[in-house]
Amino acid sequence: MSNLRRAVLITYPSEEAIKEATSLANTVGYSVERIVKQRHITRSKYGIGRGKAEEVKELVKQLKLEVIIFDEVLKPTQQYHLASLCQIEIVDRERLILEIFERRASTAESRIQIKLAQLRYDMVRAREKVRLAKMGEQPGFFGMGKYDADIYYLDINKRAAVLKKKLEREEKRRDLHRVQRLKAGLSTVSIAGYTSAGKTTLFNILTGESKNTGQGLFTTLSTFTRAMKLNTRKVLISDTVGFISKLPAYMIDAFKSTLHELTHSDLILLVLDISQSIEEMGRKLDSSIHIINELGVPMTKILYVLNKADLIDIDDAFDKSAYLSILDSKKRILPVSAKTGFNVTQLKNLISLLVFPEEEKEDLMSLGEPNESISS
Ligand SMILES: Nc1nc2c(ncn2[C@@H]2O[C@H](COP(=O)(O)OP(=O)(O)OP(=O)(O)O)[C@@H](O)[C@H]2O)c(=O)[nH]1
Ligand SMILES: [Mg+2]
Repeated sequence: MSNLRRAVLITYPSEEAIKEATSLANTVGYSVERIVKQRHITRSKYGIGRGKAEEVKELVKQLKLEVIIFDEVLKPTQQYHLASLCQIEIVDRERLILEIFERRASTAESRIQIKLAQLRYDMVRAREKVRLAKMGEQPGFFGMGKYDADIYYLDINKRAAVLKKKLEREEKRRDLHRVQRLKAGLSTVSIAGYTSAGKTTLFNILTGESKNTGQGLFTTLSTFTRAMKLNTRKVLISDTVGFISKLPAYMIDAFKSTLHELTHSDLILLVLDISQSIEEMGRKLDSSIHIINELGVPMTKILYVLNKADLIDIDDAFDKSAYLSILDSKKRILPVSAKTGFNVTQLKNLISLLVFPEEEKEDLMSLGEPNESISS
C-alpha cells in the first residue's frame, strides 16, 4: 500500500518494545521510517530530552515525515510541546491503541466502548487546553476563546454520559444472558491473556471453531462464547480481547463490559507465549495480572497456559514454567501448543478437574509431562 502514513517512532531500546510498537503502528497504517530509542520517554517537557526532541525535529524535516508515533501515554502538555516544536501530529500509544480498536470494533457494544474511550481521551486533552487557554498560553484553541473551550468540554462530558447509559443497557442485556446460562447449569471458562498469545488458536482447538487468528495485535476484539465438551460434561468457553501493557485505567474501564466475562467465569485460562524471553513473559504476565486485578478476579481462578511450546525446546518449556511457578508456588501451570495440539488433552483434563472438582478426584499427577508428541 502506498497510502501508508510515514512515521518516526519514539520508543524504548528493547527489541520487544520496538517490535510491539512497530506492529501496533503497522496495524493502523503507518510505516515506520525511523526509530528513535530512549531509555526514558515519560520525563521532561517533551517526554524525551530536549536534545533528542531537536533531533526528531530534524528527522521530520529531512525525511518529510507525517507523524510522530510516541510509544508511551504522553501527558497532554508534553504532547502539545513536542507537537509545537516539531510542527507535526503526535500519535501517542494511547491513541494508537484507540485507532486499532476503532478499526476492529465489530459489535454495537465494542463501538460504544471505543467512542467512550475516545471521548475520555479528548476530555483529558480538552481540560488541559482549557487550562492553557486560561493561562493565556494557547489563546486559539481550535480557534475558540476560553468560553467556547469550556462549552466544548461540557459537551464532551454530556456525550460521555449518554454513551455510558447506552453501555449500561448493553451490559444489562449481557447479564440477562449470563443468568440464563447459570440457569442452564453451565459453568464458564474464559481464555484471557496478552494480545497475540494464541488465545483464539487455543479457543479453536478446544471447541472446533474456526475464528480468525493472526500475527497482528488485537485480532479479536469482542468476546465470543461456545460450548465445549469435557468427557461427559459441557462447559461454556469464551475467547476475549487481548491485553496490552501501558493501557490506561480508563481504557480497561471502557472495556470492562467485554471483560466482564472474566469476572463471572469459574476458571480463567491465562495464556502466555512461552516462546518469548523469560523477561518478556514476566512483563506480559505482570500486565495481565494487573488487568485481572483491576477486574476484581480472584487469583485462585487462574490456570496458566504456557502456549507455543512447539517453538522451543521442551526442556526449556519446563524450565520456564518451573521458573514462573517458583514465583508463586500456588500457580497452576501447563505448557501446551495450540498449534500442534501438544498437551491439549491434558489441558482439558485439568479444566475438568478445576471446574468439577467433586467429580474428578482421580489423580492427574502426570499433568505436564511430555507424554504427548509435540508435533502431533
Ligand atoms: N507456533 C505457534 N504459533 C501459535 C500457537 N498459537 C498461536 N500461534 C500463532 O500466534 C499468532 C497469534 O495467535 P492468535 O490465536 O490470533 O492470538 P490471540 O491471543 O487470539 O491474539 P489477539 O486476538 O490478537 O489478542 C498467530 O499467528 C497464530 O498462528 C502455537 O501454539 N504455536
Ligand atoms: Mg484472538
